[in-house]
Parts: sequence; structure tokens; C-alpha cells
Amino acid sequence: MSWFDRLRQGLSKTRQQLNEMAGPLGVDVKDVFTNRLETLEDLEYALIAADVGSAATAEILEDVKNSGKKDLQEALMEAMTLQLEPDARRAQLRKLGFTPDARRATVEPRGSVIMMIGVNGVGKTTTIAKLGRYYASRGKRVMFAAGDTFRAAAGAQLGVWGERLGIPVVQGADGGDPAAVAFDGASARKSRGFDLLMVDTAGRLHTKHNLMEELKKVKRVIDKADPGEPAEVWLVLDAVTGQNGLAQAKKFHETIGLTGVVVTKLDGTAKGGIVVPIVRELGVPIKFIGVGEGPDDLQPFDAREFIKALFDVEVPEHDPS
Ligand SMILES: Nc1nc2c(ncn2[C@@H]2O[C@H](COP(=O)(O)OP(=O)(O)OP(=O)(O)O)[C@@H](O)[C@H]2O)c(=O)[nH]1
Ligand SMILES: [Mg+2]
Repeated sequence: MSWFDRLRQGLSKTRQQLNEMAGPLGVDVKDVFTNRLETLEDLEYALIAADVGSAATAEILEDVKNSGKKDLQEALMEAMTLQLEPDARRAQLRKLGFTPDARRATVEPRGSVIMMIGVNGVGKTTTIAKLGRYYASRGKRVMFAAGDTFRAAAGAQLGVWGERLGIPVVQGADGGDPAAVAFDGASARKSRGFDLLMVDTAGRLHTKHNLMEELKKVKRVIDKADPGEPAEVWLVLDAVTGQNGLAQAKKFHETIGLTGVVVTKLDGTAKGGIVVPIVRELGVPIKFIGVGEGPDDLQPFDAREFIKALFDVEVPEHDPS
């Protein structure tokens, strides 16, 4: 299956619900805003139900109205794409050209350490494995640090992935200090001259003060082992949690400072519209999205392709994964 088919398949629940609620989209924009009040209300309701958020929904409908386009679906796709492109990323893509290489460049880690954080069970460890595979297959020498010393089987889980992928894993003692593992990992990456270290952390609720302090410590200690790192702190967000996930993200961002978000389990929800408020309200770029449990079901996020896949139109010629 091509990457685009995976994406399209992953978004099928959201698409189905949108289609059912919004009704036929092959209508004239002008009609919708003059004498088709019903269509307009259905559309609004469909966007809200997909967790796009009320502020974004209002803007999208306004943009559709003013688009000067005839076809409703076309206008809607353009308005939604706009919501999903934070300014910085759009500027970067423009500079590089909208090519597959440019898309990859926007997910190129800035430094050498990525710290992965998030609530329990959102997909942190699996995502680290998928990312390790992604970067390793593009020529980077990758290491993992099993910084989840809290859950008994967590180190072993990452260890199994490491073995399967041929990626070395720095382990700590179960119940040990996660900061110590992170320190060892960051030191080992440096001394062995690897390109990238991905640090796993234990899942935690954003409301637990002590656990948030622990994350801060992990971050500080990495900086001690390797000044300037972690250059990337990515939050893993489970799309199924919808608006609640957004509240989590805000708190994590406030406390730790995020440089990116990975949205997982988009295949498991009809509320895939949640990516809109994430981009809009957090102001942190979505780096990757998870659209399934397989190792290839992780893709660099691209607003235009995401919307195309969501509306099930146009298969691009080249493979930008
Ligand atoms: N359907 C689907 N499942 C996913 C995706 N990403 C992760 N999962 C599943 O989510 C479950 C939890 O994944 P983990 O990687 O263990 O989550 P975690 O955040 O590390 O969990 P804790 O360490 O316990 O906090 C696993 O069954 C994964 O296969 C995705 O994009 N789609
Ligand atoms: Mg984990």
C-alpha cells in the first residue's frame, strides 16, 4: 500500500462521519450561503463534531464564503488546509519548494536529542520505534534511551524494538532514576558519535505536579550531558482523546516547552479534525501523525496531503514519505 493509501485509510472514520453529517459537498458555494441554510448548518455541525473547534469552524466557513470558488468541497479543502499550516512551516515549505524533499526537511530534528513525552498509553514508545525506523532508514545512526523506569515492562518493550530495528538501547534499572538513564543516553550518543538519540519517558498526567517536575529534571540533565540538548521535545497526543488532549498539550507546553507534536491513532477516531485546534491553539507544529499500528503507519505531517486524503481526492505522483 502506498503512503497515501495508508493515510486515506487511516482517516476513513473521520471522512465517513464528515460525509454523513455534512451531506453532499458537490454543491455551489454561492447557493449554500444564500438559500441553503440547511447545508450550511449541517456543514458547521459536521466540522464541530470532527473536533475542528468552534473558532476554526467559524473562520473556515467565512473563508469558504469569501473564497470566490464555485465548488463547495474545493473551497472547504482550501480553507481547512490554511488552518493546518502554521506560518513558520508554510514559509519554510515555500522557501524549499513544495517538494517531497521539502516535506522531509520540515521533520528533520534540529539537534541530536529528541525527548518524547505524554500521557499514559498515547503511543510514546511505539512512536519512538517508528521514528527510529524512519530516521535510520534515511541514513541516520540512531540510539534509544529507555527513560521509562516506572512501568516494569517499559524498558523491555523498547529493548525488543531496538533489537528488531538494530538500534542500540541505553537501559536503566527498573524503578531507577529516569534522569540518570537520560544522562547516560545523552553521554553515550555523544561519545559514540551517533546522530540521534530518542529518549522515552514514562506516561504521566499533565496535572501531576511532581511528575511534571521530574520531566523538567530529565530535560535539565540531558542538557548537562550534552549542552543545548534536547533540541527537540515532542509531545505524543492520542487523537482519540480529542479536546481533552488539547488541554493536556497546553499544560505540557507551558511546563516543559514543546518543539513538536506527534498525533497518534488518527485511524481510531472520527474526530481527526482535532489536528486543526492543535495547530491553531498550541502554535507548535505537528511533526508526524500515526495512522495505524504497523511500523510504517507513521508519516511526516503535511497539511495539503492530509486534507486531500481526508476528502479522498487526488493521489499524488511521487512518494513523499
Ligand atoms: N491504532 C493505532 N494504535 C496506535 C498508534 N500508535 C500507537 N498505537 C497503540 O497504542 C498502544 C499504546 O502504545 P505505547 O507506545 O505503549 O504507548 P505509551 O505512550 O508508550 O504508553 P505508556 O508508556 O504506558 O505511557 C499500543 O497498543 C500501540 O500499538 C496509532 O497511530 N494507531
Ligand atoms: Mg511507553
